Amino acid sequence: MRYAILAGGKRVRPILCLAVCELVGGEERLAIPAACSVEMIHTMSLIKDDLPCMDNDDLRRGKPTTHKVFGENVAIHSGYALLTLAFERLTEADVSSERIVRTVKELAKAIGTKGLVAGQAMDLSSEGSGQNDVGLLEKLEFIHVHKTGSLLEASAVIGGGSEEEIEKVRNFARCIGLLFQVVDDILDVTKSSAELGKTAGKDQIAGKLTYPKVLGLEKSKEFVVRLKNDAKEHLKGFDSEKVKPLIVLTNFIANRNN
Ligand code: GRG
Repeated sequence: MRYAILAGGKRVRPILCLAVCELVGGEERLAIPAACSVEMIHTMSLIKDDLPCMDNDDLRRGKPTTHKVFGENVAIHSGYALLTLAFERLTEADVSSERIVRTVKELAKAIGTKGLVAGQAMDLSSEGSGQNDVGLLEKLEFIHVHKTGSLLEASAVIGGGSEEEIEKVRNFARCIGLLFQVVDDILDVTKSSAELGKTAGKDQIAGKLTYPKVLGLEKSKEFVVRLKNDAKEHLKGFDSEKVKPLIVLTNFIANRNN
């Protein structure tokens, strides 16, 4: 568990959670455990994603994957243990039970059949889809909105806020969730393994659906610009100073190199 979570990583999800908490004046007593929980959940999903029965990856965060170092059984157990620890930590937060239950529900929804699991299942079953198959773009969006967007969205909305603020933040997070994955797909074809800390071009080779494959590289890059602008639109109405960390995060996601 320590090997996987302390291997590095950009910490985008916990940063998003804390930045939203600061923006809306949420409860730090919940935001800190929630930020740690989303990173544990994210790391669990990376461990599982790398397994031989899924993407069969040798490298993650620039290091050998958990199953390569410790074996598949330890990798599977550490994933489940991180997942359960994430919820255990949340229940210990010094806030009202109502807030905790709401946060637990949001995260559970983001992981299961309405989130990560749905995206991953569709992703694996779409391997080998032909470029001319109908509904490819819709399928691709489904995969990314669930596989990547759902946890980013949950990370943002558990930061707190009024119903109206949560709605705006949710729309913002939906845009950066998709943005994140379109950029990921572009990096997969434009960067080397050393630059990415993982196997470059693997999704292409595995016959997975990716934005460059469906839209082409240039149109994918145009989509990045559109999503970045849409994301920032949803932040209008918030305090212009307090919103700056989220703008910086959006630019980072759009311009990142790994
Ligand atoms: C077992 C309940 C259960 C769920 C897991 C395996 C799975 C279901 C889902 C896969 C989810 C997955 C790996 C999505 C990819 C998301 C993504 C873009 C990962 C890379 O995120 P970064 O770039 O990674 O933020 P770092 O290393 O920087 O944290």
